[in-house]
Amino acid sequence: MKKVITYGTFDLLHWGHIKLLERAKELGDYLVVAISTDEFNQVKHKEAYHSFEHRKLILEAIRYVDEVIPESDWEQKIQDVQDHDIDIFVMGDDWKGEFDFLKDYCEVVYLPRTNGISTSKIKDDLS
Ligand code: C2G
Repeated sequence: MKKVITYGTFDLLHWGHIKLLERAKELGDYLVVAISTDEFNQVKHKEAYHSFEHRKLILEAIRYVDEVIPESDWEQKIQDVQDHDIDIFVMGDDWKGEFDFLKDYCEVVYLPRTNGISTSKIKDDLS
C-alpha cells in the first residue's frame, strides 16, 4: 500500500484544497492529512475561522482523505513520515523546495496550486 501525506490549515475548505487532495490521493492508495492545530496556526501567523476539531471533522468527510492527524510544529514531518510509513510527501508548489530535506525519507512532490481561489480571497470577497 502506497501511503501519501500532506500538510495544511485547510480552513474554509474550497475547491483548490479539494483538487490538491484529489491529486495527492491519486499518487497512492492511502492519504494522511496533517492539519495545523489552532496553536500552530498562530506560529504560522494564520487565524483559521474553523477550529482544529471542526477542520478535522470536515477533512475526515472528504472521500480522498483516509486519516487526519494534527500538525503542531514545523519539526514533526520526518517523524510523521517514519511513524506512518509514508512513501510520498505532497504539497502545493507555493512550498516548492521548502521540504526537500524529506527526500532522504520519502518521495517529495510539489503539485501546481489551483489559481483563482484561496481562503484569504474568500474572506476578502465576503468582507
Ligand atoms: N492549495 C492549492 N490551491 C489553492 C490553495 C491551496 O493547491 N488555491 C494547497 C496548498 O498549496 C497546500 C494545501 O492546499 O498544499 C493547503 O493549503 P493551506 O491550508 O493554505 O496550507 P498552508 O497554510 O500553506 O500550510 O507545514 C506545511 C503548512 O502547514 C502548510
